[in-house]
Order: sequence, then C-alpha cells, then structure tokens
Amino acid sequence: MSVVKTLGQFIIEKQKDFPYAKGELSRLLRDIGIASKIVNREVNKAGLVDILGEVGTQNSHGESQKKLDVFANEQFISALTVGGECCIVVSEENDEPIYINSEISPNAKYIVAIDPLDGSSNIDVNVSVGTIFSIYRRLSTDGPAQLKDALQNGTEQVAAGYVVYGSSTMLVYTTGKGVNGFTLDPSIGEFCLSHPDMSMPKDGYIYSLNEGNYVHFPQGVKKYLKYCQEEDASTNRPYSSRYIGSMVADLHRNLLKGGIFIYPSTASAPNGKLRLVYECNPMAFIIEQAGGRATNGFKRILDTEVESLHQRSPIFLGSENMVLKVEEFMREHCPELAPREVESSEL
Ligand code: P6P
Repeated sequence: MSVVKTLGQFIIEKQKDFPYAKGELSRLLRDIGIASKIVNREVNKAGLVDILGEVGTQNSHGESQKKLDVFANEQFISALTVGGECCIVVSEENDEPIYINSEISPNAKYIVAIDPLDGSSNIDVNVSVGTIFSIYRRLSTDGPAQLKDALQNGTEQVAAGYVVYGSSTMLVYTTGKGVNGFTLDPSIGEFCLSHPDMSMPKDGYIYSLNEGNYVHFPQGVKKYLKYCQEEDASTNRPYSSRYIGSMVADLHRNLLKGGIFIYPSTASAPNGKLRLVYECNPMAFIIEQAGGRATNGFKRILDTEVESLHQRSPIFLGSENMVLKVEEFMREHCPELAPREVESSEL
C-alpha cells in the first residue's frame, strides 16, 4: 500500500537538510501552499463565474467581481503577511514592493517574489494558468527590510516553485536540493508527493515559442526554429511545436517530457517580455535543479544582474542539449546581442 506523503510532512522531513533551519522556511512554504489551495478553488470556479457573469458585470451576490489575478495576489499577500516569515513581497501585480509591518513579523527573514496568476488571460478559455514564486533571505540585518533585500541575483534564491492549475493542480518546488512535485488531492485538501526527484531529460523533441513573432525574432532564433523543423531522422527532427501561452504550463510539460521554452528579445522588446525576478529566475532555478539549462541565449539567467524589480529578460530554458544548441545559433548568427561583459577595469 503506497503511503501518502503530504507537502507539509515532506517539508518537515526535508528541514533536517538545513542544519540551521528553525522551521521558518518550512512555515513560509506551507503558507504558500495554503494560499495556492484557495486560489485553486477560485480558478476552478472561473468557468462557472463566467457563466454567471453573463447576467451582468456583477456576481450573484451583487459584489463587483474581482479579476482572478487580483484575487490571487490578495490571497498570497494575505497568507504571507499572516504567516509572519516574510518581510517583503514583490508581486507582478504591484509596481512597488510590499513591506510587511515588522510589528506583525518582527523576525521575518524572507523575501517572496511572486507572479500570483501567470497567464491569467487564458482563464476565460479554460487554459491552464499558474503561480510562480521565488524566496530569498533578507540581507539587511537591522531595522525594516530594504529594497536591496528584494534586488538579489537569482543565484541567491533559497527556494523557488510554481503551481500549475491544470487538469490537476500541482505544486513543484526546489530548495536547492532537487525538484519535487505534489498533486492536490481535493478529497483531503492536501498536496501529496506525486513526482519525487523530478529530472529533465537532457534531450527533448518539443519546442515552445510564439511563432507568430517570427519576423521579429533574432537571426539566431530564426535559424534554430528552421533547424527544429528540418527532416532528420537521426536527431528525431522535425520536433513538435507545443505552445500554450502560459509559461508555467509550457514549462511543466517540457520538464516532464523534455523540450525547450524560448521567449527571446525582439527589436521592439530588446529584453523580451518575461520578468526576471518573478518569472525567469524562479523557473531557471527549478530547471537547473532538475538538470536542465536556463540562459538568455548567451549567459546563465541566474547570474543576470538584478537592477529593478520588474526588469525583463530574454529566456531560453529546458533540456540542456537543446539550450546548448540554440546558443550555438545565437553566437553564430547574432553575436551582437550578447550582453556586454563589464571589463574589470570598468568596475
Ligand atoms: P505571448 C502570459 O501572459 C505570459 O506572461 C507567460 O505565461 C507566457 O509564456 C507568455 O506571457 C505568452 O506571451 O506574447 O506569446 O502571448
């Protein structure tokens, strides 16, 4: 008989991997898990609400219907505030950081960066959406937490994860010692370990990018796309194109099956579309921990200097050999896009 292991039990069990852990990070992860279950309940009703919503612009109780991404944001901020372990929340939904009152959380030592409901434009067509989160330890040692605590490079993450609200709801996270996946069992309201030690295949045969932007892609991406579409039985080409338009769902599929996800720069968006702090860095941490690779086409995502909360980055992440291959095309066909390495003499 297989023993069910809940997220809470797993977190406590793994706490011994961190000799100095006193349970704060464990509590923080559980707070995120609780908020995810509340968001999941509302996301699953979205279709129903839409049907009710056709009666008017208000729900059946006469309340103005909150957009689900705003609702999700409120749920995570509330859970993190009440939980007492978080001193700053950086959210895709808020221009400024949310500093949590140090009276409520006097000993809070963690910063959480979050995209509370990524891909939410897909909700009304019933396509999977997700939550992405990233956790840092605060740097400042006294007084209220400061902006610099929220502007740390991806290498400083102590944990990262995502929730995919799909045919089932899964929470996948890493604390730097591998990646584990938990499936929500609605009958008991618990995330249960379903995908231990997740490992990304080194090779994959799925490519995920919005080909509608082809004419705006860098030359290296255009050449790689044609490479994916060539007939070559020895390398299983042509590959399959799979793109949902929800980063979490696209990435989760590629993590399980192997594949590459690309959101490159274009002339009009030289840093691409996706945000470094609460989309690229957490996903890069997870993919690397699962044995994949995550770069901006030239340089490791996690080493990218974080200069502002909502800065964007091109992103190429997935099966290691696929990302290495597209990097060859980028170096050969658009080397001018490589980030300029700051010379030591310039420092
Ligand atoms: P496009 C959703 O809006 C999102 O932030 C990611 O989840 C997704 O991968 C990407 O944007 C889709 O963008 O330009 O292809 O619609």
